[in-house]
Amino acid sequence: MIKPSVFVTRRWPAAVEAKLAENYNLYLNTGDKPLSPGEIRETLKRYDAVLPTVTDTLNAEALDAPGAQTRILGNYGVGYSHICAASARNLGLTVTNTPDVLSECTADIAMTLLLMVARRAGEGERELRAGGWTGWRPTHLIGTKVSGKTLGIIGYGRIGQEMARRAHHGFGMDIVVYNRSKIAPEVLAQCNATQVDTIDDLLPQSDFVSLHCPGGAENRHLINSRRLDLMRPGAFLINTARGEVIDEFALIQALQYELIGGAALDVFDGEPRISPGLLQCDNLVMLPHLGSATREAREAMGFRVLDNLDDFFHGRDPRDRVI
Ligand code: 8YV
Repeated sequence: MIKPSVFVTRRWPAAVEAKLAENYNLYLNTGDKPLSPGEIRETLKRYDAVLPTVTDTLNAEALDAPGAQTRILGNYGVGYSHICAASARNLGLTVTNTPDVLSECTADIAMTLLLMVARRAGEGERELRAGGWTGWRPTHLIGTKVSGKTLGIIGYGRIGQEMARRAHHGFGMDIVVYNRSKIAPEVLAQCNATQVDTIDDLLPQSDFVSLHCPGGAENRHLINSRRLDLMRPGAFLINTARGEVIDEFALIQALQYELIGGAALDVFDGEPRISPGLLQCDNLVMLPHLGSATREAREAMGFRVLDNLDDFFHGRDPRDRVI
């Protein structure tokens, strides 16, 4: 049997690229630069499978490729809001993602951000590196205690639940969750979590709010100025989900006027472009989308895409089919 042709849009861990090359006719984007919608369209005409990442905009323009040779998009990552679902369906594409394997590492980054912003770690490091540290004093960079506080989690899927485990069992935090569908009582019981009916119920009860919902049009600006106003003064907002979930202009205002205690972001609207106003906010921690950036998670994500491809090309329904 002729091996199917597979185009990988960014460089992947070497071990996964090597395994892909064994099973498929592999084509790599050796320059590792994000492709334009036009270039994506070209790949769809030429390869049986395309393996994109969050840096590829697979919008209606990029997916306007009638008669495309591609039959499957094996997305490298759990979030797939960069893929226009209607256009993918129109082209008859199967789309898969990589859940589970990055949940722990992404929750670790959310917890890292939570601790950093509460304990002013970013401010401290900036001060020290700038040569501005004059020495210990009782009133220096006083932060907020984390242990025993209430964490509100928006989106109680796999990553949200991992975050709850860390916060509840590691830091004795009380967990309040909002989720579109009802969470099974035994799942809530694992972290003694309480599910509330609306985001507006969750915000005023939480000392920390962590976002773990999908991105995309339906959740765009879920956190807007009205909802930032519902947060407790002094509360902290953490985002490891997708940048568009927060109205960044409203967040900049809330941080500048100290309506909330601070925020910590791993994802940005239109990343890697950063809204200039964010850079002016001292009570903000920012990381460059590191949620799944461990050797273990990135290799496991790649092998999970491989499993999905193998299923697809052997006529089985891929386990992580989302479209
Ligand atoms: C990935 C992520 O690295 O999986 C996701 O949804 O946000 C990241 O951790 C990225 O999406 C790669 O495509």
